[in-house]
Amino acid sequence: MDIADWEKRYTEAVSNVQEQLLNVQGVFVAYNSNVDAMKHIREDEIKKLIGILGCERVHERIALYPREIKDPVDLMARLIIAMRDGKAAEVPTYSNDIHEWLMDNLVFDSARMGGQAGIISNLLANLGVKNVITYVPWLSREQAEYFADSPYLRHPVMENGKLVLKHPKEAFDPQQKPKINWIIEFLRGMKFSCAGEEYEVPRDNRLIVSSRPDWIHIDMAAEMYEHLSDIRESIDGAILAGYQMIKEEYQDGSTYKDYVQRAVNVIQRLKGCNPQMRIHVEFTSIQNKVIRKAILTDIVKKHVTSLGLDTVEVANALNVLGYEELAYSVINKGENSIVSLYEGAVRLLRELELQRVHIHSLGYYICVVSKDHPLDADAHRQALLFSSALAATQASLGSIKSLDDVSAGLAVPVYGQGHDDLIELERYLVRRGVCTAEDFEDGCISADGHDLIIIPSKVVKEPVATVGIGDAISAGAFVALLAKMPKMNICRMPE
Ligand code: 8BR
Ligand code: GLC
Repeated sequence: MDIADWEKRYTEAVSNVQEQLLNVQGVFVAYNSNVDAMKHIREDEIKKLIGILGCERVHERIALYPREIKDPVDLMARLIIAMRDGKAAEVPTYSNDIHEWLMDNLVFDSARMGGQAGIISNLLANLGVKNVITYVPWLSREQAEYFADSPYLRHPVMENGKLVLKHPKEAFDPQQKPKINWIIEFLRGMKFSCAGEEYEVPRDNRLIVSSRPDWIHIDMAAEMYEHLSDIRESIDGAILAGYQMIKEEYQDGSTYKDYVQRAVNVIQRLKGCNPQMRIHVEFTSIQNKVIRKAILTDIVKKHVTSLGLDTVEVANALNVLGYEELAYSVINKGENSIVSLYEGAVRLLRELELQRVHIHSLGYYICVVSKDHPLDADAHRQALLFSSALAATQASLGSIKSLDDVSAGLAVPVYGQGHDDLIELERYLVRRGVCTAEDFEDGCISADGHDLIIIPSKVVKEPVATVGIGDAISAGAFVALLAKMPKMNICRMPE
């Protein structure tokens, strides 16, 4: 299909999904909301920070690839790595010192809603999805201010032994402190040098410095957990994120295994007797490989139906699942990387017993769907097209305030390079007899054991910011599918 035909498909898909969104009864979204301190860094600021810390120290630390930020040199090393590769990364820090150092030496431009669950909750409420039940284990007064003023958005609270839903601004814990992450955004083409090496940033992206104070627990009070079944009938699905905050060990002697078990219990409680309940997990950059593996094999596998990830996250997931070569090939930027991405998606679908794996990359999205998914490939393609229009809206406007804003994204042209990048995958699949060139061009392929849906995406030339676009893509596609799902509540048996 040429780009003009894709543009037509985009218009049809967006208009269909816009009409159908009201079919969604409700969505539960947990766990991570935080405040994002946004900083668009400039070349002169990079030079200044390297100057303060010393080139040689930073250079040596780059080689050590710190997986935790313990001091400003770790921070600069990870920032330079992210800028060198043009890749997004999220690195934890466990003390407040880095925040203070950044406040003294950099200062942020603006603060906004952060955290996958926070971003997704606001997005869904702003799109007009009824009944968005957001849950943050650490809901502070300051955090509550960042939630959209929407009657559709509510947070569970326990009152006199009953679960009631209130807007986050009426549900916060006044004793709770806010969690503040730093988002350092950088632009393609930025140049700097360090210890004799010259760097030029290949792609707009960002480094996230994720604060992890001791009071961060991916958890739910026992009383609320007991009453979770009260909301089950008012939701069609759940979007869960933030598991990256689980730690291997806690001061009270508990371990990640306890938190993984609790996370699984919440999913089971949400599903209850309704196996049709859709559960999407939005993956992210997880530095700790033990936690990364546990999330995939113990939370996602068997319990979750849908997984969303970017290309680096696909490589990271494959890596801990024992597919090191495939992981390497996904990120090595060679011509075959799109083929490896597809093969990786199939491995994830099978190994983690999922119904859907949605990979978003700059220029195209790849989605593999199991044959037992209740919706056909055309519905999945529409969901992807809608999500790409949302991404382009988010990239152009910085945030999405209403469903009508999507017209801004729809006006962004399909990315020619992304369309061209798909040719390698087409050749591979045609050569192997998986599909014909015509099937591929259409974006819906029936392969052995799964369906494959591919679209070229819309890419904004000068995005306002890149953080949160992945969340908009995954949540947008997931909710579009919920809107298309046949409604049946297995829990209500006929009289
Ligand atoms: P993560 O937040 O999960 O890394 O996802 C970011 C996604 O944002 C990428 O996969 C890409 O599809 C999308 N994106 C980026 Br980065 N820049 C964009 C742009 N300028 N226009 C549209 N989408 C973009
Ligand atoms: C992660 C980060 C958060 C950011 C979000 C964007 O959840 O912790 O700071 O807003 O990703 O996707």
